[in-house]
Amino acid sequence: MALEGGLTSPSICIFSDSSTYAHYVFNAFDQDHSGSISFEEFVMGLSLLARGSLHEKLQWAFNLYDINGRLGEIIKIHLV
Ligand SMILES: [Ca+2]
Repeated sequence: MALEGGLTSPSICIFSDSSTYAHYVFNAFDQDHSGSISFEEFVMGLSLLARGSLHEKLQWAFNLYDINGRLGEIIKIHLV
């Protein structure tokens, strides 16, 4: 569904549900999928985002939406 201004509904949905986005960010930091973010995971995540290479930052951003066990792909349902 196209919205005014040319944006499509998936691009809006990415930012409209902050709890879903927070869940994705949490999982990106929780590298061992333990259900909690250790101090080491937190520091490593922040360090990568602040001082990582472009490739590392892009990989982190990709992993943000590569849910369901890190399949190595992003499917449409992950973005809506
Ligand atoms: Ca963890």
